[in-house]
Amino acid sequence: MTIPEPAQPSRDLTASELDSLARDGVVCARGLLDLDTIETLRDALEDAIQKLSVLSKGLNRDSQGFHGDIFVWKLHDAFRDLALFSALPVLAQQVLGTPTVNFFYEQFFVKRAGSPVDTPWHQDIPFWPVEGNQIISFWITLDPVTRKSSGLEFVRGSHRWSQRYKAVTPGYDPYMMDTDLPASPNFAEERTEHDVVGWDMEPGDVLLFGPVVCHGSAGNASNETDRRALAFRYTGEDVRYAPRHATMPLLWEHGLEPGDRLHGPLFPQVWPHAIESEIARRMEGPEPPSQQAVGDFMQRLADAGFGPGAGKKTILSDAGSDA
Ligand SMILES: O=C(O)CCC(=O)C(=O)O
Repeated sequence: MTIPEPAQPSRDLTASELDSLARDGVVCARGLLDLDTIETLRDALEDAIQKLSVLSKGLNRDSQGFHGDIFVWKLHDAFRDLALFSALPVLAQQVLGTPTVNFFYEQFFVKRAGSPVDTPWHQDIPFWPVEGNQIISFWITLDPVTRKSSGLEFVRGSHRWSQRYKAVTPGYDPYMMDTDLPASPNFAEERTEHDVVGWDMEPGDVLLFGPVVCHGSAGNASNETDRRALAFRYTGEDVRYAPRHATMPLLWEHGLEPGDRLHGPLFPQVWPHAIESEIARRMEGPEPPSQQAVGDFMQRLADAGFGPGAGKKTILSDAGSDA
């Protein structure tokens, strides 16, 4: 099997962008991705929305114009190729500076024009069954975005806080919400006390941010423009598998023990190059999760109040979810 080398970016991240990211926890890199990549993502995303995975259950609020899904790369080849072989691995290495970089996962957040669905303020690390700091997210918009059309906002400098907040998704899915943690303040309502930043963005501009910085977004108040965004996330060598109560489900075999560095078929190395043994199965074709894993996940959803026959828990009815 010939494994493609990661593509070279149309430009490198600048020293000033990397300094801003280290100082503020987030940076908006203008014109980082070429428009061919954006066009490929548009087609791939609309296709993925037509074929949502089992993992989208609980993440979607279709009737309110919100669609989300995760680990789409396991099923859709365009997502796979972007995750593993595009310029993103090279850019991730420029941020992380580690000898190797692994792909963590990707996620999309689509708010159609007029969707009232907000993304509650949160940090990402409490969602994830991992620990470590060397995690970088690339938030890519496929549409022009302003604060009005659900531009993502951040509390500048909050990546230095030791406080951790309960992870809350736009679907308010309780199956990955660690209720031992306190709820995040709504920082959009505390602009005078906190340094809340956001950017008007064009397709090709990319937000880079780390795992702890607080962020959230309002609904899409534009009546004309969809807000289609994707986050691709990569890890460096300090990131370890750390399964915990109520975190993002992993439906594919990964073979990791607690404390292991992320690697293998679910979190493959992508820089300096992919490794055949890790991606061979995926290169043969789409790789759905096993029936057993799907069954266990559906049970987890039902236990949390989702799905056929399950009584919806208060937090869902309060949030108006149609999951
Ligand atoms: O796009 C959004 O509204 C949320 C994005 C987000 O929370 C993330 O990528 O971590």
